[in-house]
Order: sequence, then structure tokens, then C-alpha cells
Amino acid sequence: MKDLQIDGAKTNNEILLNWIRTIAFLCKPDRVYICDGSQREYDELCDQMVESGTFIRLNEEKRPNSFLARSDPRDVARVESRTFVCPINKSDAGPTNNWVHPAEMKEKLKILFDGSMRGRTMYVIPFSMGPLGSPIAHIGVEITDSPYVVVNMRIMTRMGKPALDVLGEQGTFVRCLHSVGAPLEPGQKDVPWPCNPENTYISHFPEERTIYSFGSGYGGNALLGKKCFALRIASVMARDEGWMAEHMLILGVEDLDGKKTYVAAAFPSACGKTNFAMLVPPKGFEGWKISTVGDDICWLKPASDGSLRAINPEAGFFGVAPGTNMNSNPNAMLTLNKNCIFTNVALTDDGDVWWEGMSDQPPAHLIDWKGQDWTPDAGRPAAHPNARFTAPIAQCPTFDPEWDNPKGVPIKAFIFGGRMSRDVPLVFQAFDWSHGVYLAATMGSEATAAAEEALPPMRRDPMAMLPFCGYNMADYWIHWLHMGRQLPDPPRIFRVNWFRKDQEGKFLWPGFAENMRVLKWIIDRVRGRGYGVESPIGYMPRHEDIHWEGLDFDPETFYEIMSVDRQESVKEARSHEELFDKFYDRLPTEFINHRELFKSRLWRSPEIWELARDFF
Ligand code: TSX
Ligand code: MN
Repeated sequence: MKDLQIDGAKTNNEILLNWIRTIAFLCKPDRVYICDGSQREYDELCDQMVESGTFIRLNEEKRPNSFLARSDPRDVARVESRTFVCPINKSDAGPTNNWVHPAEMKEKLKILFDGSMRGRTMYVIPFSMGPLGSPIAHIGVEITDSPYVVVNMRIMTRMGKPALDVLGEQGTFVRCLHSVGAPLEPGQKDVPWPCNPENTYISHFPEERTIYSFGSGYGGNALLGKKCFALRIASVMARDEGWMAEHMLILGVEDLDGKKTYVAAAFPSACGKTNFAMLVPPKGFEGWKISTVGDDICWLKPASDGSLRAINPEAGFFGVAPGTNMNSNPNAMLTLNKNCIFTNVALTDDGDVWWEGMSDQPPAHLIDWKGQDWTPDAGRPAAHPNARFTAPIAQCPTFDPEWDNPKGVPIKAFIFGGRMSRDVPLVFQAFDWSHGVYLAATMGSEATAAAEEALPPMRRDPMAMLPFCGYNMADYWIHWLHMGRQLPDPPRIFRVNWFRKDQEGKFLWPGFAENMRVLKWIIDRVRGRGYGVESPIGYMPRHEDIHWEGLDFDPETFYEIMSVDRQESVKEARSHEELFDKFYDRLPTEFINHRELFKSRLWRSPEIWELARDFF
């Protein structure tokens, strides 16, 4: 075989060079290029995509150095039905993952990838998930035929030559192979968003630390450092190596004494995770500061001093645009002022972007996410509901410079949230680590925008990891329990629910900035100061334990959002059994004990405790 010509950055890593040669031989691209990660390379790729019609350059005055991409309407989100976790044994994927035997999956993929990059450039993207050289970080290499992926990866990760330098001649890396699955015949004209929806596969080979993704150019299907590597593959690496890869934001809270406390929080989708990560303290919290380390993924490793140190493996936000505005999240809006990529939002007549919820009044005319004329009476959204922004984290006004600290930040609390209109109180604390793991494993969220009146069903989403755990979920719970035993002073665990409603269906809690009050109680508890009443579900604040300055919130309403109904709780405990039955063969016995203890606490409590007010 003639030696392959490889342009761009240089590497002497033989393992990497061999992998590049093997993939080039299989995918048969016209060119092979190793990305250096420079601004110049980024600008050239963006210009090239403007030329080819993939990108629209936005108004230089309003949105400098920013671009709009419109995807194929069939390629607009992660596809869980086409996502596979492929260890040799099916039981290692567990009942919550799609499984195919790795040999069978590779047979299938080999045929699809064969010649899939014809007529295209094969880009090699070396990247670091986490601060360069950090003991908590890991290196990945994504091979892709999509320049859109390259420029997004430059925002979302530490990409290019610096990552190659960390990799060195001997270093190992997670292999991430991606193709849009749309080879070009000689002379064939390309489309703005090539993809192959009929043959989409997002497959993970956890035992080989390898990802093969075919057919989609969108988000987590294509930016393989994110969900595929940093959660599915990393969760397996973390289990094997004694650390944690979690679907969590990381934020810092600085109090009036200047003391900073870091917490990590997991929420299922549509709970406003990015909003919480960039919280603006409300009236009554003058002098308090919130800083953002990450909005989506958290890697944690025990340090020699006994602390649990966390990094954000990402370098950018890939956030849902619709609903983001100067009220719901001013810091996100300010992050988006420049150097951003927007996907599937609407285009204004003056070359700026718009999406549902950005302003009360929509512009009189727009080009919608499908490229068609749009007016407010169109009867369809102008931006796709899953439209996204890709933005550098360093542009966020609440950006915490500790983001780049290779040692990470010490995590003192884990917060687990869901969207529940009933039954789950605003906040409560687990009795201990193992009880907290139980509370996190049984958390859930209601399906959003369900028909009114009918009670929306709860979808269990353990640790918000249901679509992202790369192995058997029961083994993952065992790993959580194990981590707690390794730590001399494990983080305290809390559950929150911003979404409780009254009888009329009105939200009882104002949420957003006011969540700071809940956060302060959590910090107080962590620092051994705040009071918590021992209730059947955990420790709970009384009205007087919350800092209310600046908000008129009476005890009456407070105890309504804090109330726990005994009959409903018994039903809840019984339905945990349903969840656990799926994992009968590997379920940690601690969970059975916690369920029975929960039930007995319910029975032993006084009759009147249906109203938490009376209970207190
Ligand atoms: O992000 C949200 N958060 C977390 C903020 C830090 N949202 C938006 C969720 C959709 C992604 C919320 N929505 C929150 C919340 O705390 N709470 C609610 C519910 C709610 C909606 C509107 C109001 C109040 C609560 N409006 C008024 O009270 C006027
Ligand atoms: Mn996420």
C-alpha cells in the first residue's frame, strides 16, 4: 500500500497513525487532515462552509464571528432508538440499553463505513476532555468527514495540537469514528447538511473504549466527545478505575465571607439545568456570587486529601436555544454575543438569530429553521424546539476560572432534581450517602406538555443517566455505593423539585433566581449550620430555616410545597419495586433495605403528617 498522505498537524504516535491509516483505508476519503485547533484553521473551515451553503454568516455587527446552520429536517436530535451499547455480554449493557453483539455490530458498520467518505475530507480531531494534562482528564480522537463537527468540537473541547502534545508518542486515547454516511460520486454536488437517516447507528464498544457513529451530523450523535465519550464510555472507564462520570452541572456559591462551596447537580431534560448553572442571585442575596464550572457533564475523582474533585470535561455549552431569554437566563444570552454557532434557529431580516421565547413579540418576518419565510401567524415554530447554540464557556459572565484547574474543584453536595407537579417537595436531604444513592436512583420526571387535567406519568430517570449510562444501571448503582465507602467525607445528597403545582395547576414556587434560597439551605447543611427536621423521606427545612429576605413567601404556601402525602408515598415506595424488578439479577440489596425502611417510617409517623405543617 502506498503510504498515506496526511496533511495538517504532525504526530509521532504510532497507535494513532495506524488507526488513521486503517480508517482511511476503510472510508476512502479524498484527503486526510489532522486538525491543529488554530483560529486560522477554524476560520478557514467556517469560510468553506459559508461557501458550500452549510453555514450562513450572521450580521458582523450584531453577532460577530457567528454562524447559522440548518440541519436536514430528518436529523434534528439524538436518536435513542439508534443508540447501541455493545459489550460482549448483553447483561453488561443492562435492560435500559439497546444491545447488539460487538462482532455483529462491527460487521454491519464495516459495510456502512466502507467508502463512506468518498469525495470528502477525513478530519482527525485530537481533543482533551478536561484541562490539558489534568489527572482527571482524558484524550480522545474523533475522525469525521464533517467540517461542522470539527468547528463545533473546537468550541466544545480543548482541541488540536495541545491535545496531541498531551497524547505524546505513547499515550492512549478513546477512538471516536464518525461519518455522515453520504459519500459523493465524482462531480456530484454536495447538500448543505449531508446525513443518512435510514442507516443511523450510534454504537459504543465499552470494552474497547471505542465509538462508531454513522449517518447523523447532529449534536450528541456527531460531537462524540460529549454524550458518547464523556458519559457512556467514561462511565465504564470510571467504574473500572474508581472515579465517576456524571450527567451534572457544576457551580460554585460564594457567600458574604468570600467562602466558596462547589456543588454538582443532575436534572433530566427540560428542567432548566443550564439556567441553574448560571443562576443570578435574587434580591436579598446582595454580595453572594454564583460561578459556572459546567452545565452538563461532571467527572469526579477522589483526591489524596480525601476530597472528591470535579472537572467539567467540556469547554463549551451546547444548549437548547428556545426558552432562553434575558429573564430566564441573562448569562446564557450574554454568552451568545459572539463566536457562536447556532443550529436550527430562525434567521432575522437583519442577519441575526431568533427563537421562541427569546422575546415576547416575535419579529414580523423571519426565515424559519427549514429556510422558509415565516410570519407570526404561520402556525408553526420558527426555530426547531431542539435548536441549539454552541458557545465557549469562557464567554459566560459567571465563568469560574477554576474551570481550567487541572486539580478540579472540591464537590460538597450532589443535587438531584426532577419535574414533578405533585408529591415531591421543594427540597430534602438524604439521611446518608447510601440513602442518597437510593433517592437518586428512584428519581423521575413527568413528561412535559402532557394534556392538561390527566396526571402526567412519571418517567424514572436514575441520576438523569438513563440514556447515558454505558453499562448495566444496577452495576452503576453498586459503583455509587462503593464510591461512598471510599470517601472519608462524601458529599451530602439532596433532592429538589422546582415544579410543584397547586390544585389549579399554578406553579407554587417562583423558581429561577429564587432557587438561590434552596441552594443556601443546602450550603448551610453542608457546612453543618442549617437545621433540618427528620421526616420519613429525609431532612427537611422549616420555613424559618430558609433565607426569605427579598421574597414574600408565607409559611402556608411553603408547607404546601413541602408537604408529603402518606398514601401517595406508600404508592411511590411500591412503584420502586417495579423499577427494581428490571434489575433483579444485579440489584444492590441496600436498595431493598431502603425501600422497607422508607415504608416503615411512613407507617410509624403520626396520622397527621399528610400536612407537613402539622408534622413539623
Ligand atoms: O429553568 C427553570 N428553572 C431553573 C432555573 C434556575 N425553569 C424553566 C424550565 C424549562 C426549561 C423553570 N420553570 C423553573 C426553574 O426553577 N421553574 C419553572 C416553573 C415556573 C414557570 C414560570 C413561572 C414560575 C415558575 N412564572 C411566574 O411565576 C411569573
Ligand atoms: Mn445533558
